[in-house]
Amino acid sequence: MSESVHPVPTGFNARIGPGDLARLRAAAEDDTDAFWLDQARRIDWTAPPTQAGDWSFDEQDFRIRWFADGTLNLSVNCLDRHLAEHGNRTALIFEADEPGAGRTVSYRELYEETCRLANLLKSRGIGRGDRVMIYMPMIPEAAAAMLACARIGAVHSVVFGGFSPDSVAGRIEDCDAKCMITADEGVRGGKVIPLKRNVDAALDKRDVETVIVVSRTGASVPMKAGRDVAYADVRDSLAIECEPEVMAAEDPLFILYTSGSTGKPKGVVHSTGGYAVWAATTFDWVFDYRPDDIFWCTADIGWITGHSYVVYGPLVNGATSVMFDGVPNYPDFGRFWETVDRLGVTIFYTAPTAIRALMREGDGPVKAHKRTSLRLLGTVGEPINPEAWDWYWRVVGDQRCPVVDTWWQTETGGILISPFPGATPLKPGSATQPLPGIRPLLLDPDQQVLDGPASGNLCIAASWPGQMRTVWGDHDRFFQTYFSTYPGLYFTGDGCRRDADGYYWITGRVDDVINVSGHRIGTAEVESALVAHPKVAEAAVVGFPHDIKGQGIYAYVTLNAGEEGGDSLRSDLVQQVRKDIGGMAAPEKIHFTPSLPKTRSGKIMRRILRKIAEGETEGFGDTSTLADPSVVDALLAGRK
Ligand code: 6R9
Repeated sequence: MSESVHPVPTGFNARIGPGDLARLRAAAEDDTDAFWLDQARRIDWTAPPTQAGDWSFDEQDFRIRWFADGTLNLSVNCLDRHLAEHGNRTALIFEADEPGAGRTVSYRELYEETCRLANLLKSRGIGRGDRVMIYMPMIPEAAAAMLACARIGAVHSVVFGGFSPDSVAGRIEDCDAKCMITADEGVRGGKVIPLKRNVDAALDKRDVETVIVVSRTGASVPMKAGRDVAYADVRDSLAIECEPEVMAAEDPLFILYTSGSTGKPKGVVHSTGGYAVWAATTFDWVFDYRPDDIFWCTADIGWITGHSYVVYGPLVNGATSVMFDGVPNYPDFGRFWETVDRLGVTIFYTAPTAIRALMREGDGPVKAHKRTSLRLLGTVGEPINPEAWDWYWRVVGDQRCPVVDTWWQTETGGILISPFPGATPLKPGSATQPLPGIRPLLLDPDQQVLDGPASGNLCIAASWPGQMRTVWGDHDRFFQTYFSTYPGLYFTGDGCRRDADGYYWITGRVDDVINVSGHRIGTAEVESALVAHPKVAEAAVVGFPHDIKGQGIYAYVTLNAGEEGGDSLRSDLVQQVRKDIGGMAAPEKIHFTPSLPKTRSGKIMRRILRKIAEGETEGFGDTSTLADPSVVDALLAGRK
């Protein structure tokens, strides 16, 4: 085999070594329920569960429940239970856009801020089961807002600050939110983001009863009497204690919208108990957490990675978590490493797209900083190419820090396939092996399970505590999307290869989801934004390989009769997508074409569009079912 294998670095003194990992795997096999109940002991329950998983992926008695007779409050697990012994320990290090302009927040301070916000929510009539949207920068109040919802039993739904007002309105409508928590403005890469203005534009379409506005820049923003509350005006009058609601394990904790292959984004619903156990367990296992670690996950809380590994996983474990409100290239390309040195970061977790963007700038900005505090590196969000892995390992980690390539999804709540840094030999580009208790399977399109080394579609055969429970408001869509393709199995939407050592190599999405810089973009969403333009008749969107972003968006557009495509229409269309979805969904390439390759039954042959977008000029396979095979030549002639 030509691929390199990296043993656990000799200096890496892991808590969980190969023997421990083998014992964990054996325990998960031997008595699965006892194993999961054991992991559940990481959580302080008001009533400890006596049952582990109660689930079936079969259509007749489809159900997913974990620890169902347990009760708990997750904010208590993240805050209260740490106070007696380490109330003064730093919970969050807020690292602002401007280097050094942040501050630290102790567990006690975060507890008090959470209680204040919880009391404010309650005073506005928000309680158990109500939905609260959060549209905020990466400031400590954003974590407190999530925890405040958890404290009173409200269901939070965080929307990434990069989404447009139209997207925000769509989500408010879908989950029927009562309240919005936002900030006056955000600041990223030196640029101001008008958060409250975006919220107002969204609320023009779909209003809520209460808007809480946290001050970030102090800008004066319009406030609507009766609806909007300036947090700074009421903060000091709010009590710093708030009785936590006792929640059932299966009560929803949050909704997080994510793109799929069809239709509008889905509201992925996570439970309280199972999610808490999974975030806590995976954080501990994969990041080899120790009490003196400074953990930095660079993800935004608008994504699942921010939920599980900026907020819940670290805080349940009593860790110190960095909340980064900046970007990797501001004020310069050394930002990550300058910050690592200044804060003494020991564990660093980021996305391959960021690594590739930094790698392009050469070793200089990395070498300009010491990075001696680092002991472990991680990646998430998309496949990492071996060159980028090697650079991360060699240049950033000085061949001293294991690199954990962690595969998971919004739907999985936490990591499912990943090395244990102290136990798993690494292969650059492979997420290595499933965590204990996780049962991946590879299947071919004919429903056959593939054994040994093979390539196929990645499914998971058994539930795990962090699995999503439903699609908000559409349980049938949940079943159809994930459990109908391969009956009895959870289908991930990813393709995957397993090698002779049983290592998993994720090859990317096999459905109509494009992964742009680790952001999931549904082709159907971009297409519907494009056809909303009055000049557009039809659109088909595919991904193409992109050096930095992993994938870029390539849009084929046919115009209404008499319309002319050109650069000004191109920028109008990009604008349209920005408005409907957000900047990250903007097509990189727009290819005007008189027609799209369709079968006689009218289905667009995306396979061909993908090949052309990839720059291929031949090898389109069987095109005999095309209604008009000459379309292919026309497309090739008009390629961008
Ligand atoms: C956590 C997160 C999920 C999709 C997933 C897959 C891709 C994530 C990966 C990876 C290869 C990894 N993905 N981690 N592909 N190697 N280590 O990213 O959730 O935003 O829902 O995306 O991302 O395609 O299906 P989400």
